[in-house]
Amino acid sequence: MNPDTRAVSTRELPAGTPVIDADPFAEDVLAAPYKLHAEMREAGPLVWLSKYGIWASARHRECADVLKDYETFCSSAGVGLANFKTEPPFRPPSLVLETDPPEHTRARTALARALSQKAVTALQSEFEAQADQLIDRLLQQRDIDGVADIAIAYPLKVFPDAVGLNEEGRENLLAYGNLVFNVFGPDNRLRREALAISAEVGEWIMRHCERGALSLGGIGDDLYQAADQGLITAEEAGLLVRSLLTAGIDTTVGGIGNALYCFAQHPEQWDLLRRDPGQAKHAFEEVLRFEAPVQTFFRTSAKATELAGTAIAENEKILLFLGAGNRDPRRWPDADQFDITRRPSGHLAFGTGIHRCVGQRVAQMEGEIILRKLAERVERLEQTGPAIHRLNNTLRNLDSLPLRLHGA
Ligand code: OVV
Repeated sequence: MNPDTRAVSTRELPAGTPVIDADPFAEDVLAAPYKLHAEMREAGPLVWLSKYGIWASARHRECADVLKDYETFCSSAGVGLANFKTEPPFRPPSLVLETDPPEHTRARTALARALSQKAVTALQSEFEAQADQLIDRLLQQRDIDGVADIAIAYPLKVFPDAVGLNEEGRENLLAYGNLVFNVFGPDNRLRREALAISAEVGEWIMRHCERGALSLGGIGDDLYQAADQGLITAEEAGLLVRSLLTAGIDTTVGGIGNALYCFAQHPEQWDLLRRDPGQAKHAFEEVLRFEAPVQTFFRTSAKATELAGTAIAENEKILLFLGAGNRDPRRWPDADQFDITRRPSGHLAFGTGIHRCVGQRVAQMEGEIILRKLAERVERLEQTGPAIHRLNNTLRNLDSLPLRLHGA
């Protein structure tokens, strides 16, 4: 912990501030986070995490309010626990995740163009063909691992193909995403082990962000074309390809894995989806609400402010529990129920405000296609062994989910 953080942690808190001593990044909490989430949510709209000397919110309203107020709660000091004003970032900051307007706006515009509705629609038939092929194979196999064989296999095929990467070494993409999301957390075992491999994996990633590594006509090439047109520089295009490769794999692996987990655990919900596979898009949003792949992000106060009646000083970290906000009973009735017939819109799994996930349409299309095609062809997802979570300081992801597929 750096000296600044310590000074903050021992300062006098406003009277009545709820203090939480538990560590939300402890491994037993990461494995089963929802009990602590409920405690923090019920303690108040804003709580103080004594272990880290930071603010946190586990409620839907305050999480959304902070995300929308990007001028007060900035991203340029980093969206993990580390404050870039006092600790150098472990890699050159993301041009889009870890910036504020006006710098953010230009990078975001280039990415939004590369990931537009039109660009994503052009990918649909290939994404569908790949899902069909995969499911053909898996129905032959019957006994599968839902994580390795679907949640990893599908995104790791279709998304890097769409970006324009060749097939070699794609396991590095999983390792890199996993490590970046661990580094957002505190100095614990998960973060230290991530940093230990960051030089080697980071070098592989940077080589694959170069223009020469990307096929013509892909999303990566599109960013370099934005550079040709003068919207961004070629160096910036490379860093934005890095953003695609960081944020685009582990997150969708998590979304699809969590979807299989939800439906394996709630067979009556699978029966509902089977009756109307056209509900797959909607059902995937309920999965994202209920088991958000990205559980947390931080912001930093750019000036002294007030939130839910509590004074926050300048340059303080605030940890937003998006996955807990998604289960806030103030926002959804029976929020701890997985129910594909509810209205999950407004969930925070993609964030909200100017930093809302720029690739969300691609993620939604991957989730929709795989769920729709499975619902059309698989009568029952039988879980044949324990679901094992892969602990990560930010992500809620499975490592393993043994399944038997019963063909329709
Ligand atoms: C949303 C997100 C997560 C992680 C990394 C990045 C973005 C990035 O821009 O590198």
